[in-house]
Amino acid sequence: MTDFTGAPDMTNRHVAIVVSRFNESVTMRLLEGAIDALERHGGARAKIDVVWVPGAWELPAGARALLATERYDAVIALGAVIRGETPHFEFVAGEASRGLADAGADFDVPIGFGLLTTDTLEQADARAGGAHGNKGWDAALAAIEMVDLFERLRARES
Ligand code: INI
Repeated sequence: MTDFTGAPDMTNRHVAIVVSRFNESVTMRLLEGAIDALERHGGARAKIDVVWVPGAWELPAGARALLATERYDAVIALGAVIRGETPHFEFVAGEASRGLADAGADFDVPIGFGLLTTDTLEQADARAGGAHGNKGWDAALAAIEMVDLFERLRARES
């Protein structure tokens, strides 16, 4: 039996973060968390590109545009869809999630999923550096762990 686990290591990695402006008070903190995670794991700011899109709906298109450049080892997607009063919620949250999963599968590049889907702003705040941690940090860490895991699996194949 052989065990494979990726090590989150940003050394010599180039990563893009696509982040939504909608609910910016929340997404800004997700972004800070993601950058902090990357820097704490050896990432240099010069190797991190940040791309803003209007809302969570646009995250998959932003991610696909970044992946098409073939410049990135991983993409981290950050956003906050808050149910509130809007009937938009189900469509935006569902399509953004599905679109990001499809983009990762189509390009075979890890996508960190840092899209909050909550009922209230308070719940989103709690997950953007509050009582429930920072989902941006988690998404960044997961993405770079997967980059390393893919590399180990490919090395094993050859
Ligand atoms: N976008 C979000 O990122 N979060 C939301 O909560 C949200 N709501 O509630 O509507 C939202 N809508 C905007 C959407 O993502 C698009 O930017 C917009 O429809 C333009 O295409």
